[in-house]
Amino acid sequence: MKKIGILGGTFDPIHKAHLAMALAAKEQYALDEVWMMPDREPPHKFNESLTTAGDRLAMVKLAVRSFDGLVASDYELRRTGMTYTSDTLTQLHQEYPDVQWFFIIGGDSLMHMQNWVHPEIIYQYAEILYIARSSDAAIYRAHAEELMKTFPGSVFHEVKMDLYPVSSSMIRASVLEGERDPERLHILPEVYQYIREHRLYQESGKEMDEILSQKNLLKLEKEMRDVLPFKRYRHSLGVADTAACLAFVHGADEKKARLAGILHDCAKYLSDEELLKICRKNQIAVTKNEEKKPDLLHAKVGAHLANTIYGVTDREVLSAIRYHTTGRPEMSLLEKIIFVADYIEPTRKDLPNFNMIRRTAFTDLDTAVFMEAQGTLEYLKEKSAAIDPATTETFVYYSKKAKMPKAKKKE
Ligand code: DGI
Ligand code: FE
Ligand code: FE
Repeated sequence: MKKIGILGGTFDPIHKAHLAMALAAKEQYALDEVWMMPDREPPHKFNESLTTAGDRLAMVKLAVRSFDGLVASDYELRRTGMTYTSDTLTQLHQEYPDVQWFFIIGGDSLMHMQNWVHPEIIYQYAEILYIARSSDAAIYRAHAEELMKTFPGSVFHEVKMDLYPVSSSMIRASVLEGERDPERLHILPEVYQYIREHRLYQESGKEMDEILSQKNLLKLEKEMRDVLPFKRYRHSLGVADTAACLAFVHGADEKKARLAGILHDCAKYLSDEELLKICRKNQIAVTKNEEKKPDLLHAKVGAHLANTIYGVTDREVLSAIRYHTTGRPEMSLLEKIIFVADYIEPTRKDLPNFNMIRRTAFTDLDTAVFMEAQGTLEYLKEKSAAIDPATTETFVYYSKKAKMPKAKKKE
């Protein structure tokens, strides 16, 4: 008799812990195959925006390709009506009378199994393989023995495995935050490739294309012309174009750079009271220093308005606007580009080390960030203005990254 294990799950997306479970069960119980079986949208999850069944199955197919004996199964997806495990196993038993079935579950599922629909039918048609890491094994074993007493004829086996500290929801959140390393996401590179190509777990591609379309960028430029004084409007265009050029040179997305540039000072001409009021209303944290110098808030509030009024949902763009005044340690490429473009754009009046920073920006962005932070600190000291801790942190962090010990004071 052929021995086949079933590992059900949403697989949104399939990750290395799923694969490790399947492989551990297969090896420890000499299974011929393990069928990875994506389930249909479970009723309790109807609220979550679930990836389509087609995408989830496609990722499972990609993932199992490199493992002998692992099979992507669309058995549950093809079925109509409710998909209870008891129904699935009943049908499988009828369709494949010469297969011995095993049903693979995590240890935490084992603890709830008595509440499933018709567990006795599940036990009738399959032996249960539950995954247990050594620290929890005793609890699970006791529960399994309990179940074997309650359901005569049921069979439970323990699969030894160290659990991966990973879940699909963690992966979705990390992808949304911009994590691009399949290793750190605990998924196979081919699955990551699929996620990228199909823009899963990201802002919808269509939405993004619309926001970054030439038409929309020009429309936003017009809106800035209406809300900003002419010089500030002209400055914003200068930042947008400079940022786009820096993006060309340093390999960032030039449309996102333009978008962030156009909008970065959209809150610049709100009064101190208005800035503080918007922060209070929207639970935007205001630091002590920002209370004293509310103009600094035009960056945070600018990001807020970009999101709520101008429809920007892209996190990279929003955070480039958010940090454009003070910078911060470990800035993203786009953050650095906007931070520097704001300083060097062609209509900006002369600033310390201007030409050198302008030249450096196109060859060595980190050093340009350092020189700008240094220039800003000098300017603030001259004016005896309160220095925001973020500005100092940016200076300290990028002084270590900069390719030269110190910028010259005057050119
Ligand atoms: O909005 P922009 O004028 O284009 O440029 P920006 O967003 O860099 O803002 C520049 C202003 O912010 C300028 O007046 C200096 C001020 N500033 C920058 N960093 C600090 C700061 N002010 C204080 N008090 N502390 C800082 O660390
Ligand atoms: Fe600004
Ligand atoms: Fe600016």
